[in-house]
Amino acid sequence: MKTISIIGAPTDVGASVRGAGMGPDALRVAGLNEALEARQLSVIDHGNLHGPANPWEQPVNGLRHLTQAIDWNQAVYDAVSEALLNGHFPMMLGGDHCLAIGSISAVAAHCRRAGKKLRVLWFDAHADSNLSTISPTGNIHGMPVACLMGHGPKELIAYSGVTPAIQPADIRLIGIRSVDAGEKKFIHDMGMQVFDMRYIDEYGMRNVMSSVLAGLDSDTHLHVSFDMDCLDPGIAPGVGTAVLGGPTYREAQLCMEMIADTGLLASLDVVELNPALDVRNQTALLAVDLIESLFGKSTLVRM
Ligand code: Z70
Ligand code: MN
Ligand code: MN
Ligand code: MN
Repeated sequence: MKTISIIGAPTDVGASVRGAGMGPDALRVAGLNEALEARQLSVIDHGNLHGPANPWEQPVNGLRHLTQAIDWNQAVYDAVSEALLNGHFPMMLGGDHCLAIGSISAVAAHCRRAGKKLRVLWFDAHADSNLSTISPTGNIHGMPVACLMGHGPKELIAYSGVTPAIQPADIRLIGIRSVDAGEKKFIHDMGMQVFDMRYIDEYGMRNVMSSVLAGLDSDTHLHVSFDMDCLDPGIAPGVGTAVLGGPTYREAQLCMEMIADTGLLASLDVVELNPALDVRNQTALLAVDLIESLFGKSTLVRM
């Protein structure tokens, strides 16, 4: 039986809208653990990690709360590494998306140890590919993709000792619709594959998912980093930076089901849920619904 290690990382130090730190408990209140157990999964909830408070300061040299982000990511890196070492499936509950630096650095190190290929699916309205020199905000949750690719402050990019943590060919960005000019250049320079909303509109979610899941085999570790602001704000209002025009409920379900069908999902981040902006916890409930599908719950009747 697969064992899920739930790791709460309750902080919003990477954001400038407060509230994502309440994400882990809102997901628990929405019934996450029980939903996983109902999928015949064994669940170990490690509770919430501890880290520095949000000092609520202005950016320094283009980075807001760098020391706090470093500490939180170290805690996430350690907890995710331990879960993987124990053969468990780490499920990191954010918290803001800067925490994916620690989470995915740990997953990448595990893949190197185990001789596995890595594929990261990054669901987001944003490209999260900013650098301190080009970021319009200094918010580190806008920078994790660049950090994972080796572009960022040295303490944030070298948790495993190997830099860059991942290669451009390891990641697919999906659902993107808010990209800064500097990010666009960085993405092109790095040669990352991006499936933005225009692409999803033109080719359809089924084709998008076929593309992002292409080339996987039994030696692939599939990691999903799911920013809740990927989803259309009509169904997911509980996020700090809502952007109109995201995937619908049905499109999101299809994503999850096609990932489940691969049988290769081995780690997950659920980030940017902001209960302070949610309506009766509906965005957390939606997250749990989608996670169920990610673990194989299906409405499929056909044999
Ligand atoms: C903008 C920035 C952002 C959320 C990432 C937005 C960043 N590109 N916002 N995730 N929620 O400030 O870098
Ligand atoms: Mn994000
Ligand atoms: Mn986002
Ligand atoms: Mn479902």
